[in-house]
Amino acid sequence: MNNSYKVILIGDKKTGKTAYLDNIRYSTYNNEYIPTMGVNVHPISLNTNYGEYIFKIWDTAGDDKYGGMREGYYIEADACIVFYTENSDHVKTDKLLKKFLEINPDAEVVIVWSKYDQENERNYIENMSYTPAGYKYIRRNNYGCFQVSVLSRFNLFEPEKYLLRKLTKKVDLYFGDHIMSSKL
Ligand SMILES: Nc1nc2c(ncn2[C@@H]2O[C@H](COP(=O)(O)OP(=O)(O)OP(=O)(O)O)[C@@H](O)[C@H]2O)c(=O)[nH]1
Ligand SMILES: [Mg+2]
Repeated sequence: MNNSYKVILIGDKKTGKTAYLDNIRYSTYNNEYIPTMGVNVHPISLNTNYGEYIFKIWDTAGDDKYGGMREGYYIEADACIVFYTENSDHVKTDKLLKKFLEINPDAEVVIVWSKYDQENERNYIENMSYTPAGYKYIRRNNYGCFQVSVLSRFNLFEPEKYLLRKLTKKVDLYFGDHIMSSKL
């Protein structure tokens, strides 16, 4: 059984990709912004009712200055989590996703609107959701889509669960206790 998947975090700078991964791994939250240089790779363990799965998470740099090999990191990925915030560069992020899908046409995609603890972020999505066009826009082609907060841990594991259900084709997969292990 293949129980290991390569998952890329994509998004503009300061959208919370590294904060998200750190919180999953260590339950920590750091207010300070330290830009990612190139990429950092960390495996995480997901404990489910179907046993253990591993996501090898590739946390890429959003800042073009530190992009490193960029598309080189996307090769042979199984899935990506695409991070947006109200003020991030959506056009640029859409282009990154397009590039990702050119390289991995069959990969699974999930959209994250991060920093849900902030009122402006919540209002932004709520206003967008009023119109069908706005709704389509925030969901980007009907991919899975979640509002997430690292700070309050709101919906933290929903993107993982969504992706894992798609990748394993097990619609009733759920997480047990001790979802993550940072032992890896
Ligand atoms: N309020 C709030 N702030 C957050 C949240 N997640 C991240 N941040 C803050 O957003 C800033 C950027 O977070 P990072 O995780 O470093 O952003 P990044 O997407 O990895 O940035 P790059 O590595 O440059 O691509 C930091 O100051 C974090 O503390 C959140 O859920 N809520
Ligand atoms: Mg980062």
